[in-house]
Amino acid sequence: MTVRLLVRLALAAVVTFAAASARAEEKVVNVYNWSDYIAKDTLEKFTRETGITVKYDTYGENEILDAKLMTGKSGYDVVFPSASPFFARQVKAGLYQPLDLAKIPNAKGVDKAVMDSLAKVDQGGVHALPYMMAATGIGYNVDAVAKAMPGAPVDSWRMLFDPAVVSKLKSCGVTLLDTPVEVIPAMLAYLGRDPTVQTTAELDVAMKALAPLRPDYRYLHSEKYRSDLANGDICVAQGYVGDLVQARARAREAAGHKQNIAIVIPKEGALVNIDVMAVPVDAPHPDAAMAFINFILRPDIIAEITNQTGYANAVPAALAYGDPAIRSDPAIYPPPDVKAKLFSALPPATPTFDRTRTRAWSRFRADRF
Ligand code: N2P
Repeated sequence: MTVRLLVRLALAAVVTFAAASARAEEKVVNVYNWSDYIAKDTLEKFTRETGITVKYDTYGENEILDAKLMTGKSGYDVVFPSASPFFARQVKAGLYQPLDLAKIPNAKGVDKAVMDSLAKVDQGGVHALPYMMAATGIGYNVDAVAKAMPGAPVDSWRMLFDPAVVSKLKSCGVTLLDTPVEVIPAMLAYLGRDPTVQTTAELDVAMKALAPLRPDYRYLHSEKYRSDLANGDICVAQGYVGDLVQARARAREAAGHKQNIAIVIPKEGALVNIDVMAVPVDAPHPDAAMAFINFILRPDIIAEITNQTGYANAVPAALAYGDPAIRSDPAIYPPPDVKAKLFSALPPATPTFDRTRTRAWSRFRADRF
């Protein structure tokens, strides 16, 4: 063999090796999900079955994920935005890649009605599959509220928005979610207006009603209320129903079961969200992302997530694995009369309206008007 031939063979080997390693993805998936939104052993099970390591970070509100995605190069492979307005706007901006359904056979088990409602915002493709669904309601401490205001209107948004009620309850701690996308429609529903209308005129109406209440709210936050409600540190919280279910369960498990938490979907109607799983265009590990989504949609796996988080899933076959207490919980699976009053997530607004709403919310948060 000549030297030249040897060199050529060696070069060919290097090129082949490089090509193979570019094809074979690193066995890692970077997941960015809401906090307290998965079962305890889901990630471990996934790694055990697939050999793919999960790097897992959490956030508390859609706006945080949105800011990361807009900056680009988030480094995440799977993220969980709410379908509307967040995912809808993000997919329109080209932030997600189409899902490789050949690698997600469990997608076939997703409820068709939910897929149809996602299709409305999914730009004519499949860039997302549903994860969990829930209404936004109110959690309250039964005894603390009865003490602060006997006969309080516990089935109504008045608990959070009627100045006469809030002034009585503020002593035991009233809190709101930290997002205008949830608070403004709830306020409009309380005022008897159409909660889905997104105009600056309706925004003004809601913000004007909210402004004088600002000092009465203990805080605006989308995660803290879970443990504060469970511990008796606050008495009324606007919250995502599954988080309220978790707070109620923690209170029951605590020594002496001192805090009795109740959950209501207010009679004026409430927003319901579908949170989805999506893969950013620049995801470093798209194959692992597809494998992760497929695993999550397996009926026994997603059922376990529902059982532990208190959020409903969109996989009918998962019901067979459902905890009966969860399956019969009217907060999680509302009865038809309540369901009829839920309004599904807001349509995406114009960028100008979005900016106006964000600015109004920042001023409200800082108590500057
Ligand atoms: C998880 C809250 C997720 C539900 N803690 C909000 N869409």
